[in-house]
Amino acid sequence: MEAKLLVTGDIHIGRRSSGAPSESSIKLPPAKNIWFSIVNYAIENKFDFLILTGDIIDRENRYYEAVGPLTKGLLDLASKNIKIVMTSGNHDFDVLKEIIKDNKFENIYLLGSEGGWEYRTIETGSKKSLFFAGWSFHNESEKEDPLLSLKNGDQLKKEYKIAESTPLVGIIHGDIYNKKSIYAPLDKNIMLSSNFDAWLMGHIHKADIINKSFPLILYPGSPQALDAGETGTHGAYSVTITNNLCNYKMVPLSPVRYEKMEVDISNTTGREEFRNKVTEEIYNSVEELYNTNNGATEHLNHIVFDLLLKGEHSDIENVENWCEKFLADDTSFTAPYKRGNSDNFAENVIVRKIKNEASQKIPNIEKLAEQKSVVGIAAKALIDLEKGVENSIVEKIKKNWYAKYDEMIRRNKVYAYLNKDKDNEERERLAKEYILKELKKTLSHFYKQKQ
Ligand SMILES: [Mn+2]
Repeated sequence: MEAKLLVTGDIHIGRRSSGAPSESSIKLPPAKNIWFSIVNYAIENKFDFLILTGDIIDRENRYYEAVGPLTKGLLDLASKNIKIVMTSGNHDFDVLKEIIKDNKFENIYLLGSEGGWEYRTIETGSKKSLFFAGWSFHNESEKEDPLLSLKNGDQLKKEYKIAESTPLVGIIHGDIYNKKSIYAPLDKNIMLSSNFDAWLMGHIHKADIINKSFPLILYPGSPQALDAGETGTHGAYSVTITNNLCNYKMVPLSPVRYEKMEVDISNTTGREEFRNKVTEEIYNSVEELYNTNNGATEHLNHIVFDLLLKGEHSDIENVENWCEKFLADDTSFTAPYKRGNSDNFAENVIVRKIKNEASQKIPNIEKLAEQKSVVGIAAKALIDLEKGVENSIVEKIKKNWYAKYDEMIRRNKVYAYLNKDKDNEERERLAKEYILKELKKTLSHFYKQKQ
């Protein structure tokens, strides 16, 4: 027997991918679109099961926009005899239960809807049989690890008289990374020793393979990237299970991709050159994405960039103005290249944010440092700070900066709490960063006046 499972979670139907500026002509697609892509993909590729790992519906918009599309998709799948097995997450702990309650189809299973673990064998029309364990949220948070009350696979096999050839699959929404999470903290070791074949999970929006086999432990991630933190390829997972093997593969269905990219602006001068450089780097990156990701970009039509400027520039103050203007004028555009073998040239590219980490270029700084003037002293301080040589001016500024920093932490208890793990090394690093920036600013003012 080989069972085909399409696995997804954290769709957050009701939400829309964020990052398009409100004045932009481009709107990023709503999550209900990806839900219909998943439904179609499951039907076209004849999956036996669709596994939904929770947070299918977003809590904020759970009644207005989400229930209709979800119900329609579920009924379409059920009518094609695809078994839908799901558990609820912290976003849809109440609403999934309500939807299921009213539907009259036999192919939809919400596991754990009565509280605690639910164990059951589910068999497809073609007699493919899997044994499932599922646990669902019943509140917005859950501080205890639900795995503590899970029955081990060996025990379940005896208790439920499961055939030796029937695979055991666990479905749960929770947090395997953080033991103190209030969203069902999950102990990986319990999963590893559970004697299950696979654990399919929800809650984390970035796909992750926690364990490759015996058991497979998988976060499919959000099938559609929803915000700028969710970079890289997103989609659902295709998992095939036989009685001694689990295979998995991402199906990249997301129409949206977020990218973080560094742009070195060292060799640009005026605004036009700056803009050309930024645009060129974006085009190159988009083109590379389409050429190197075999098939991974078939469904992609929106790319959202966060840019990080690097290098040295002779007029850093203006660079910051240009960034603002770039975001105001050119924030969304179409990349002029051909996608694979198709005739589709039109891809929507959005620049969401530009962060400037490029620094002021100071020409002839060594010579300047020989002067006895204020500028000379600043230049010398800058050279020493960069080389790590002790410098009395730097030490004075540092001392002042430390005093202010410590005072800020004393006054702001929240800040102090957040920073309690930050040690002196971090304080030193922040001070150095601040002084470097200020010295460079001072010197760049001097250059501007001279011109
Ligand atoms: Mn969640």
